Amino acid sequence: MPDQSKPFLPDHTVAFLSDPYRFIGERCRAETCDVFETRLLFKRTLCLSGPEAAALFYDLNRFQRQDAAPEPVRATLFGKGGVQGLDDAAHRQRKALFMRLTHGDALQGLLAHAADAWRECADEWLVLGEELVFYDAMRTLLTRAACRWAGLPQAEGDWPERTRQLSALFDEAAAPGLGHVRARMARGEAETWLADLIEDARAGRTDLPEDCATWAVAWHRDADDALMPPRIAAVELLNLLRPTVAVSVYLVLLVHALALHPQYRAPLAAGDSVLADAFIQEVRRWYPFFPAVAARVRHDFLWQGQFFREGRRVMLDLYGTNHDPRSWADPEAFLPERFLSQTPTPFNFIPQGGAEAAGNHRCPGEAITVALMHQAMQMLLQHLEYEVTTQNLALDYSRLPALPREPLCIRVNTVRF
Ligand code: MYR
Repeated sequence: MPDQSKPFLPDHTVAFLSDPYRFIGERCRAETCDVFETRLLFKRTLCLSGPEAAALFYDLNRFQRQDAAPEPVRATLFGKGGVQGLDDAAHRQRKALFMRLTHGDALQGLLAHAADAWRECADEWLVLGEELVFYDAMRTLLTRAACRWAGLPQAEGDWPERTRQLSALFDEAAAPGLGHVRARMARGEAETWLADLIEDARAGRTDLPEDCATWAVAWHRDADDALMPPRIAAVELLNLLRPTVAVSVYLVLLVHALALHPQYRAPLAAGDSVLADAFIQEVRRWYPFFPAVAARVRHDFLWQGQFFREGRRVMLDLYGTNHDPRSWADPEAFLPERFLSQTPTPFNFIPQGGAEAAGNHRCPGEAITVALMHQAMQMLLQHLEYEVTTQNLALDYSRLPALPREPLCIRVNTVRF
């Protein structure tokens, strides 16, 4: 098979990190292609964008996930040995655990804890009477909800420390210098905390409730029928806690969208649930959240004239695919109504990955994300009166995760429960 890879390829890590959400999509559009080869973190990488490329990327016969994510991502955001790096039967069995813990009763349980945390926090905000940095407030709120839901008794009363630890895993993973070091340290601390707890649970040294997530992770059996080593179980528990706290990013973006598009507030406050759904999906389509996901080529093949060599890293552009004009009319406009007339496909609307979750690598936490966004919208528009006090709402697209350049602050004037 012809390998037309260029013998010399310059490294584009700096260009990628200076605009991580638009790097792939802009080059694909400029060159009218769905794939190009570059070098990122010193490794040859095939970058893919668009719905056809997404359908290719989720073909499990062509790509695998083992060792696909770059080491700095595994050492901070994902952890090592977790579900993101598994393939085939091992992946399906581990994924089943995540599907159980992110849907049905487990999801309802998390929402109930989040509702309690909203009530507690809203009272505290009112007493405080000060401007709130909304991102900080949401990370604290979701840390409380996630830790209580997981049945983590030690977290109670230790919210600033647990919030810092869980937030560092996603908020500082891509930070330069010391920030990235803090993310690595936070991962080490958090894994030690939870691996000890898993060992205690297995040895009967805790009084964890048997229906909590920590219990389910502790006693989950892999495809080989073995319990996970405690450190891997801790990685998986963090794969439930961390993304739940990371929904705080979407909650900031939700408030941002409500501030920039105030015409939707009245119908949403009146409880128009169809519009609420469309608004939330448009927030997830329009705003940057997770820039790209990685895989590795299983066997040599050609696609759209590009040679995919076995073992090569491939990155699929999530943000650019959600803004692809072949799928979305006027993609840069924020138009919730588009979701009233257009049904997205598993490959053109991929804010948290494409394909489907149970048998493929789409994020299993999408239902949690959407449900927590609905709940936040209801809390903000029906139970609180607040004003956004930040003047400059410009987004910083060079930050990972992207957020407003100036912290988005609100003042809560009234709370009604
Ligand atoms: C999750 O916790 O899985 C979701 C986090 C979403 C936002 C995080 C985006 C940051 C990507 C970090 C890349 C790290 C590069 C070294």
